[in-house]
Amino acid sequence: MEKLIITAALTGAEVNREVQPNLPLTPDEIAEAAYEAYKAGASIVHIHARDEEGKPTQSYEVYKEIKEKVEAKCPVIFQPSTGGATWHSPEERLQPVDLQPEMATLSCGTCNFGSDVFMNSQEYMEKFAQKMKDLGVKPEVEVFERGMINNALRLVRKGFLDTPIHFDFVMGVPGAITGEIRDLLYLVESIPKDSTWTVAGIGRHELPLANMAILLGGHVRVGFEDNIYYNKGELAKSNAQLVERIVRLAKELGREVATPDEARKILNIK
Ligand code: KMH
Ligand code: ZN
Repeated sequence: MEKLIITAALTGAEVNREVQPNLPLTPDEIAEAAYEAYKAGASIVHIHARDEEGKPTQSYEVYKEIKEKVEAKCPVIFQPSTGGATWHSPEERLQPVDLQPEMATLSCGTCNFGSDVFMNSQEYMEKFAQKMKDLGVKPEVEVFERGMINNALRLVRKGFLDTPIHFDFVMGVPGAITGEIRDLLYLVESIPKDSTWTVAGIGRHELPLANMAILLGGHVRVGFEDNIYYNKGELAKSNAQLVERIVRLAKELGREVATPDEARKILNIK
């Protein structure tokens, strides 16, 4: 089995300090959280930027500042979000790709997202994928529903997306696929055999799905974007604390943890 790639999703667009007082918001805080997560065992950091008021922003300048600060601290793979918040325009969402990061997310379909709708039309999926291809950015295909795998495969057929695909199954968002283990198995069985995949379980789904991914040969995403708790009713102290637990579980289950360079090889990042 390949070594385990752990992604730390540090901030997200939906969480705030009222529910998680340790949420990193400023570029300095995000860079420090990235460094702590890297030291704990993360090889990728998934980034959402915030403006000076703590509101989600897809500003090129803010992502640039975060990227430079993260890179000054550690060699972790920098993966900005192109999902942003549900109310960001596609043009806003695409801005961080201009930084030519090693990776960026590519959401492959529309779904309900809590009380909002997360819009990803065919036209914009193609635009996002083409831009990533032109700039040599490895997409992480975000899958919130089974049909989104088909959308990604259509992008491959139309020449917008290269194989092997790296998928992120985001499971347990209210309005989209559940975080049940049978749904994870269904998704894993539905992707091309040469793909790689990671799972981001939302809330209470994080830990069981992470364990399944370790056992099945997938990879794991944890962090405040997906889950603010360490245990039921007990807030996590940091993103790094959530990463540390995955490292311990992987060791117990006989799976070694990948360094950023090992993750680059596994994901075919040049
Ligand atoms: N915040 C969600 C609406 C991504 O980062 O690419 C979209 C999201 C996906 O988080
Ligand atoms: Zn995200």
